[in-house]
Parts: sequence; C-alpha cells; structure tokens
Amino acid sequence: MQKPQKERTVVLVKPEGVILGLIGEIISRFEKRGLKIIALKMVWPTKEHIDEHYPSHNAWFQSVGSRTREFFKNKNISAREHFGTDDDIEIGRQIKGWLADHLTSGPVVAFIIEGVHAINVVRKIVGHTYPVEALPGTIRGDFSIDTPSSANVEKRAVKNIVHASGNEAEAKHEIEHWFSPEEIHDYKRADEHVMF
Ligand code: FUP
Repeated sequence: MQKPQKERTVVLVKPEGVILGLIGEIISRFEKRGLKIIALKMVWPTKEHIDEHYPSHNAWFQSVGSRTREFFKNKNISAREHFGTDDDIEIGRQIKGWLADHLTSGPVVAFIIEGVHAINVVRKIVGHTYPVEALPGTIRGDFSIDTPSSANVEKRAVKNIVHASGNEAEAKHEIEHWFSPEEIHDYKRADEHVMF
C-alpha cells in the first residue's frame, strides 16, 4: 500500500552548484536522510523551459516581491532605487527575469526525490531562500552567503545553489515539466524495511 505521507518533489542543482563541484555532496545529503532519488539528469535549460518552470501568476510575483521588499526594508536599502518601483508584483516579475538568465547560464542537475513528507523535509535540508539567512547545516547555509542586497542590486538572481519545489502543486507541475513518465523509476532501497 502507498503510504499517504509519501511524497515526490523536484530538486535542481543550479549552475553555480554544478560549477562548484557540489552535485555529489548535495545528492548525498538527501540520500543519507533516507530519501530516494527516483529520476535524475543533467540539462542545459532554455529560457522557455525556465519561464514555464516558475509560476507566472500574480500571487507568486507578489509573494517573491514582498519578501524581497521586506528584506530590503529591514536592511535600510531602498527597493525603489534598485527596482525602480515599490510594487511587489513588478519586483517579482523582474526577479523572474533574472532567474531565467541565471538558470540558462549553464547546465543544471534535475532530480526527483521520493520519501516521507518529502516536500517539507527537502525544503528543510535546502534551507532559507536567502543563503545569508540560511542556517549552517543546510545546503544554502553551508555553501553560499549570497543575499538579495548583493544580487538584486546587480540585477541578477540570488545564487542559492539549489531549487526545491515549494508545495504539492509546484511539485506536481515540476515533475511533469522536467521528466517524462519513463524517466521515473520504481525500486526499493535496501534500508526501507529498517527506516520505515
Ligand atoms: P525558494 O522557494 O526558496 O526558491 O524561493 P522563492 O520562490 O521565494 O524565490 C524563487 C527564487 O527567486 C529563489 F530561488 C531566489 C530568487 N530570488 C532572488 O533572486 N531575489 C530575491 O530577492 C528573491 C528571490
């Protein structure tokens, strides 16, 4: 019987993670936790592919934009000066454009992880969106110190090493967007009977 708490989620090692030689380190953190890799590949994405990977609805722009504006406000930096606007949706749109430039700058490693409450557990292993805020022990907290206040003022995306699906709807969309059904594999890990 499929356990109800078993979930699937997508992780991307972003171009900076690949060129820093972190692919193995990142994958092994998930494997050691008891999560199963059920699909994996290296892709040099197109702009269209990245544009469809991230949502294009106002709620997403609003969420990304407001978090950024809040970050700038807390650091006493003017968002208006750097984004030319205080509008969260417009700020979110600009960030999406920079994400497209960034994620098409080199190959990424995409994989699907399956496991107990995988969406949330993977987000915890990955850490806070802004590496400067991420706790040590998380991927973003161990391998980057980038921050919107250095990245966005240079009109680029934050280099936070990995992407992980944010929720169930994003995970479903990203699995279908990055993988065909025949690229996804069903097998048992040797430790499954011990872990669960
Ligand atoms: P996350 O789900 O942790 O990847 O974070 P978000 O969905 O909030 O943001 C998506 C991506 O936008 C992040 F990976 C980093 C990037 N971003 C910036 O480059 N600058 C910002 O000010 C905010 C987000």
